[in-house]
Amino acid sequence: PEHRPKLYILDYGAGNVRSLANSIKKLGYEFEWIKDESDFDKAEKLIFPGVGAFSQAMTSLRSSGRYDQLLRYIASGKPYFGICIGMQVLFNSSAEAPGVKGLGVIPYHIRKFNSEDSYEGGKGKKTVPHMGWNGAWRAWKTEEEGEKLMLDEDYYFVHSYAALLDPSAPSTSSSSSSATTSASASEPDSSIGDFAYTLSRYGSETFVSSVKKDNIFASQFHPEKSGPAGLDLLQRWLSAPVSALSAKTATASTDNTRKWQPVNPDASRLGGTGLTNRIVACLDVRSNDNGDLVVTKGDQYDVREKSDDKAVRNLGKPVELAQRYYRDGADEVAFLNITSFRSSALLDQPMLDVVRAAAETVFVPLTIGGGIKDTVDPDGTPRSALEVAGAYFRSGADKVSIGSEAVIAVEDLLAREARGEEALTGKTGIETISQGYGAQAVVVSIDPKRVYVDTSSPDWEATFPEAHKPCLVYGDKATSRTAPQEKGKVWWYQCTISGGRAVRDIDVVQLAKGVERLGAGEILLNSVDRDGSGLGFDLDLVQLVKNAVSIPVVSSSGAGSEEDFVEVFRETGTEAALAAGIFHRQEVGIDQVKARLGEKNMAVRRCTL
Ligand code: 1PR
Repeated sequence: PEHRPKLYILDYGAGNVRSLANSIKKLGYEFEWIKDESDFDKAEKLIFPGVGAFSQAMTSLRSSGRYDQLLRYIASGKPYFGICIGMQVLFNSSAEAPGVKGLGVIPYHIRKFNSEDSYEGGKGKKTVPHMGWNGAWRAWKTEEEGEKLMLDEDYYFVHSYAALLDPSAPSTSSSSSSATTSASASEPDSSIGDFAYTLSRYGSETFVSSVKKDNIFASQFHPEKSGPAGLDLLQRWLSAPVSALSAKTATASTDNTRKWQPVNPDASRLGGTGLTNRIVACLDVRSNDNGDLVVTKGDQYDVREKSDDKAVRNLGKPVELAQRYYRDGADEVAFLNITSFRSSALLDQPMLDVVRAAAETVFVPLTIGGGIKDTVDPDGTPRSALEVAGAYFRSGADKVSIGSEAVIAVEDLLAREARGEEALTGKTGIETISQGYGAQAVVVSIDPKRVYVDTSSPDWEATFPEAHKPCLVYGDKATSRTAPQEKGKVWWYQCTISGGRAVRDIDVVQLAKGVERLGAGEILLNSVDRDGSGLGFDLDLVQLVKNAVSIPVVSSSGAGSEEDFVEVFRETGTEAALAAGIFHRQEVGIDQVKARLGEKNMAVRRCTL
């Protein structure tokens, strides 16, 4: 049998590395975790899937003694594969942690994306973190194409800091650039130029999305979350002989044919932010009357059949459906445990099993929602929202989604503020999870309901609550978004909890702004009125929320056709669109949605593998 280099993974315990382990297993490889120093000697290949923040990563590497061990491993010339923070630690330093020293293997500095950036074809604001699927093109064009690690595919990114290329930035390299003899004018300093393998663009900013030199390969994106393209990259690196990964790569001084490519050679990808329009498949999960976990789907949140038995509608098995959507090209899969408010999520072993099983075969981001809040087990043990979320992350979730609890948290926040107290306590689930796992891991799911205002009295505006005025929509100022029958009407959007069962005195604008302040990284925007209706997304609602926040918005509820997706992306600039019913009933496939968007020249994740 062929000799397989002994593969090790360095996990410093900061978050979910299960997905990487799953993808390696899926590709048929085995690995060991680095447990002590001698493992660095035994390792013939090493992967460092860094998660979390730069300073935490460096602090933990230093305090565990891994800093020097890792440097020695890299200096030994054995293959290294860094992912995300596992790439950034190679650099001198990062703006995320001033004064904290990186490994210094790459003499360059990591900086933060500029959210004020304007870009060609820009619609709305550029959200930071850079989260979603983006392309990556080869930094150097050579006549002689050697072994490729990466093809021209889209990959999944989630980060706020990057190795940004900026010609005006002072170079952190002290070495004079001797490698620029054959370089074009825009070629960067050799400090980063020698390492740059692929480049990517976010808005008007270009950054190094992967590095490759000698025994080092590292990606800013997450191959383990990048679908078939990511698995293909991992497979290429895992199957390559150690000698091929340690070999010197061509440098400018030895390869006179190579040319720096500062812009994407794919002209069709020049507009917009660079990110693709994300399509999310959502599975509402609950126990049916026999106690089996099923995917269900309601109309306006009513999931029971209209027939006499009023059984819970059963549309399939959660893991099987998730796998189907992955194959069809879903950019993300969300599971919402819709009856979780009835019990403790941590005791919900079947739901954790669903997440675990899905994460073994679905290599795109997974969001899990339902019951993420402080709870008390029946035996009296208190469980924090952070603990509950942690259990989901360890099972393979990338994001958790918080519903009812977010409404309560913002109500409390507004009440404290009204009393002149400190608004943020640092104690809510949104805050603790955001601090522990990063804002990108915290989604808030909103379930708003339209409330039509009685405008028959001439002074209705004077008596309408001041607090909700920013949430008012005037049908008269009808845009293409508003249905003709709604002209003349005025409405606002009231928040609900417990799956639409109870309304609260807080509107969707207050909620969206509030959760952003608490540290949520994304909003999943449902609509109780449109849910299951097939009438299209509520564009007025999406626009209202998009204008209120600068975090990404996932538009949900009401999708009935491919055209509805085109419309919501085009009209509102929403980052993602989610559907459930049409996918479950196989009326419209995710591939069809993407094909339609592609026809309209709207960026979608290409997946040519
Ligand atoms: O409150 O933190 O425990 O979370 C509960 C979660 O469960 C919330 O995210 C809430 O939205 C969801 N939920 C609760 N009850 C229901 C229900 O349907 N009875 N799901 C429910 C509703 C709507 C979407 C649906 C879209 C798209 N969420 O899940 O997928 O409306 O549907 P469509 O494309 O068929 O129109 P907590």
